[in-house]
Amino acid sequence: MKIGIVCYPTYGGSGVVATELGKALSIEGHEVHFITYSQPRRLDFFNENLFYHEVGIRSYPLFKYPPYELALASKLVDVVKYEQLDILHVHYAIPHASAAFMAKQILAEEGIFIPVVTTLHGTDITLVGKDATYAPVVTFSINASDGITSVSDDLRKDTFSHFNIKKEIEVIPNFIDLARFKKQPKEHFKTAICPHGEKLLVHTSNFRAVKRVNDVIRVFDKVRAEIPCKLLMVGDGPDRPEAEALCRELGACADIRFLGKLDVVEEVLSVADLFIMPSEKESFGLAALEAMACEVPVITSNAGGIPELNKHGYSGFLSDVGDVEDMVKNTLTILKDENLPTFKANALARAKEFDISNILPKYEAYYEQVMEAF
Ligand code: GMT
Repeated sequence: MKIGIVCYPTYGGSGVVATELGKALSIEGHEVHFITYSQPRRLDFFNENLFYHEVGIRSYPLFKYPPYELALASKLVDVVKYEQLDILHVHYAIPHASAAFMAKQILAEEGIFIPVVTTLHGTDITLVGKDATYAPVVTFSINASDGITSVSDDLRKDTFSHFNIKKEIEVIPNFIDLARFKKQPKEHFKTAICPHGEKLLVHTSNFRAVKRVNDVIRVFDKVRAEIPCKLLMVGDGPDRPEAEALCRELGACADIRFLGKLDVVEEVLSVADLFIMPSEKESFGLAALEAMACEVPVITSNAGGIPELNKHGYSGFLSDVGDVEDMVKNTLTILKDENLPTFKANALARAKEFDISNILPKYEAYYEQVMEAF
């Protein structure tokens, strides 16, 4: 197949999923064309089946907001026509699904017909999409897609409850490349961070309100009162200053390090004993899956699609959103020396169920189904 993939190229789960999917499809022999405004971060290897088309944005003094959606639609028309694509797969509804719709209409005028698959990732539905600012266009463009997938059953249900969707939504969960995300021998790093054999907790996110980073700090502060431990905060975003202020207020700065954005998060996860994700909402929780693949058990909230990934008492524990005390109790259970090896093994076993080799055929089969029905 010749597949066009549209995504956000920077940090963020939807771009990661789109890029890793494209890479895997290209290895399977499909021709994959990425169409976006800059080189996707994870598009870091060469393959004769991989192509990248940059969407150039023309600015003009009249434009307070340069119209990216129009530039993307125009680029889609060009790439579909000249590369003779069979299918377009857009990740994150806003504005990719509506840009694809517009491109499809323009191409149809020229007698070129292409099916569009839209993958819903989470905040495009639960936070941004349902806002009245975008809702009519999001509803229309999801319904105008020839195929719709969501990364969890919870997100599928949310989509039906927030929008008047008239088509079926196929659930295809997030996946992990276990060849990349695996426990690596980085013991020197662990010794540097935890010189006295302390347990190491890790959180990674974009530090947005939905991630509840202050809960991470509060849980850690109570855990460190019970056992020697350290915390690494990976990532950056609007709530980082508040989290840093809380560390100072609690007198916990000596035990917590903010590492900022890291490309090699798997190296940090390789030495972690526990991952914490207390999110308010999470359509799937790819960051937790990345941790589990590196043999790290996870403490999570039970929000959104997280229960479809984390199994309570097996790969970690789930608590109600904001229930810091329960998260502390569960963290202490996992970190007990007699429990930790089992939780680590279980985390990996659960992650293996989401190995890309299990999920890639689902996308391929779905593309075939959509193209046949088109
Ligand atoms: O987590 C974020 O805020 C980034 C966001 C994105 O769109 O890049 O992630 C969403 O998509 C990921 C990949 O499908 C999911 O694993 C995340 O759970 C989801 N985030 C939320 O629902 C908050």
